[in-house]
Amino acid sequence: MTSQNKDEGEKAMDYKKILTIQDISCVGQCSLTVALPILSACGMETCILPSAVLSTHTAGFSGFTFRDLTDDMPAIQAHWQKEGIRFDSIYTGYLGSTKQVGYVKNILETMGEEHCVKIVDPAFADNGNLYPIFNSVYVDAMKTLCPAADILLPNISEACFLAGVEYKEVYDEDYVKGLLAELSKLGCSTIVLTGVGYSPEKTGVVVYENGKISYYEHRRIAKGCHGTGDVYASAFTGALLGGKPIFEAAKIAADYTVLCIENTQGDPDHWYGVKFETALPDLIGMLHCKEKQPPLD
Ligand code: PXL
Repeated sequence: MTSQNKDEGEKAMDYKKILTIQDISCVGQCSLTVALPILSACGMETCILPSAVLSTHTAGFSGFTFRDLTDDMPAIQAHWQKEGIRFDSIYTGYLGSTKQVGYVKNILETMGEEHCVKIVDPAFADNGNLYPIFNSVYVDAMKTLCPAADILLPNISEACFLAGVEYKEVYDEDYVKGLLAELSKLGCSTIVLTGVGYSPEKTGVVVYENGKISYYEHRRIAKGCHGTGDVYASAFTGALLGGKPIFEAAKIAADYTVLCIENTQGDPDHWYGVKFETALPDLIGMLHCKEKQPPLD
């Protein structure tokens, strides 16, 4: 193989086909309108399965429309199966109904290539509260999706609901360890837990891999910015599928999300999401930055 052929082979291996399943909120910078551009910027072919179509997201807008696409899912999946379509990764987010969770579980179990990386962002709660359309029946259904995931990507609120642990605003490392131990009992060996902060001006991400815990702490700029969970999950998925190890992908996604929040600060009209688009070149830069190697003797 010539070195040029080898380079081309490596490039082809890096080009991944991802399926992401989440809603289209027409306005509000979340879900698919965030995942598509971020994954594309990471160099991934991105296929979508919209779970629902909403006029806006549900966090702060009132009177939003909601079209549930649950009943379209089996026919879409059947067509893909007939065409022999398979994915290198499947990443799920905000879903449209409890019934849909069962369909999505089947897609996770049957539509991936053998090496498929399955990432589940529970995407149903924040600040200790469920998002408006969800209830405990949905949470119970989401528990059944956890064993189908290679990586579960909850925030603290979602982790508490799933694990049946009391939500706390202030906590210590033992609380987080206990939370992860309970959550892993649902059948997920790798968990990326976001929004973990042990002091008011800091937050961070905990990566749990088969009982081993690593923590990346960074600045907390503002509390509870809308859409940052989807920005984080999309950047994490793009970095991971681009070949970064899990902890490195978790750090890149955190640094990118901080930049997006910084970009948006000082613009009170932009309360509904973050300006992630203008920070995409920084994300691309982080993805192409090789870890510094020690000099050879
Ligand atoms: O960012 C999570 C999210 C996604 N989709 C919809 C939402 C929310 C958060 O509230 O309402 C429709």
